[in-house]
Amino acid sequence: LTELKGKNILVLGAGLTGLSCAKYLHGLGLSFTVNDSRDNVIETSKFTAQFINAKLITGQWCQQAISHADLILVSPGIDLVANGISVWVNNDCQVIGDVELFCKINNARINPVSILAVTGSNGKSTVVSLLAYIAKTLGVNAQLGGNIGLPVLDLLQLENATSAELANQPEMLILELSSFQLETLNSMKAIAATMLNLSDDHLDRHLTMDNYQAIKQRIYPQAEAAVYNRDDKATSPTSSVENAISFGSDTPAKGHFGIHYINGKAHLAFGEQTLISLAELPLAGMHNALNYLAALALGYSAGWSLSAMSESLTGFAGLAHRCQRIATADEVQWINDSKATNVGATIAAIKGLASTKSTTSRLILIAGGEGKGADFTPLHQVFENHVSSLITFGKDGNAIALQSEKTSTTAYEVTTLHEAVKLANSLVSSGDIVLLSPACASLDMYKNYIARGEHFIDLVQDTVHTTRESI
Ligand code: UMA
Ligand code: ADP
Repeated sequence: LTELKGKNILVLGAGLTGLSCAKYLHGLGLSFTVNDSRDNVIETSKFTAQFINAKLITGQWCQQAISHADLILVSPGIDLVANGISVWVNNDCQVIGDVELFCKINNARINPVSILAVTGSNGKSTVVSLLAYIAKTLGVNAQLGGNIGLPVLDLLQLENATSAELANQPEMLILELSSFQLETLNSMKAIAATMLNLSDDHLDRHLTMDNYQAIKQRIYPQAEAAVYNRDDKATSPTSSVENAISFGSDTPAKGHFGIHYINGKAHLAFGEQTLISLAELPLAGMHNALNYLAALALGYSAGWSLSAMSESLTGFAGLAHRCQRIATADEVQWINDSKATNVGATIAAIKGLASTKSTTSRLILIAGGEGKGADFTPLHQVFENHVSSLITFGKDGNAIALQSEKTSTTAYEVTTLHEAVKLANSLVSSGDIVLLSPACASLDMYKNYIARGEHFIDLVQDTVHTTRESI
């Protein structure tokens, strides 16, 4: 806190993160500037009424404010280099994100809040939500935060908080961290941290997979336990760590998490200990088995009981827009996986569904959108093995359709999701599955993946005239 006093503080971005930084700084009685390059992102009169010691500059990046700043709190979605503003930052200026500021403040406290941290290309929201669910059933006062949509500074009580507020402070934070947030993170001391997996994503910003991996690895260095995925080498800690615990789809060694097969049936396991059968658990597919194991490993590192955690897993129904069955009509299942915004997620969904469907039923995939510079070639093999018909739409739909060449998959290109749903409905027969799993972000056509998923749900309801049946 003393580090902040008397400094020229600049907050870049007036979205969720920027406003939470503003609230925090305001609560400390500090003055600061907020700069957002877009117009009309926020109502000026509201801002000035709420933050009396702050200045708001919108509509363009302000060279003067940037070059005079001693501390820049940059929002995760803002790429200083791509915006051409990194050259304005002076050499003595510290550029950090909200999570780094949070960790610095937390570390300096007498009773810092404990942290469980999760990153990875896919499965972050599922694993943190599962952990929060487990914590609740175990009676642990834990709070979710980070990339899932709750900026971390909103979770930190101020030094001048009342004793009632301080008593309400959660004993544990379960943080979802994106590569954008990890890019500026150095000070996090988590009880346990995991990188769930690594597959092509955000390369329009991080440029190479090596760079993307190095950024994701920043989650490990000061963690008491580094929880990594044995099935995905890129997640194995590249720095020295105090204690490494792995999870994977094979039989686990002592002290690690994995799968036991008993009479051909898969069970979650810890070393020699069998925990629970996958058949009893609501989230299907090997990728979700790995999500369960990662959550168990993190909870175990926090000292939670393995048997109590395993029992609680059956009650977690999963999150919307992730392989969510939204309708069944004439024995055709319609699945909304709008959150599959990269190739890895779509492959996991296709493989997961292929393992549960009967051999005679066909899979019809709807994909496309903003590809974020991704390499779509890994889709070729899953198209060949599991997808009967492919319907593409959106900006990079054509690049996805190219992956069906020289496969037995029949490809159709359309312009809208509406046309895609109508076409899928004309292709299906009893027992088939229609899966929206775009392998792309939605931003070329929608506000976000939620808007895309909700549109799909509406279109499916209109098209198949059935009631929604969520799982
Ligand atoms: N802005 C500019 N110029 C730019 C880009 C953005 O001025 O070139 C401004 C926008 O006008 C806007 C503000 O910056 O006012 C938005 O900042 P932001 O994009 O960092 O978004 P926030 O609202 O602060 O939300 C961020 C995360 N967003 C991103 O990383 C893009 C949220 O993750 C996160 O929930 C939130 O902080 C709280 O921690 C969203 C996300 O899409 C869900 N994450 C990506 C993902 O999951 O793939 C990484
Ligand atoms: P994130 O928060 O990392 O984006 P989500 O839990 O929201 O992850 O899931 C995003 C997408 O990835 C969904 O389509 C989901 O079905 C898929 N998915 C979930 N877990 C995994 C995993 N472990 N590996 C690959 N794909 C996954």
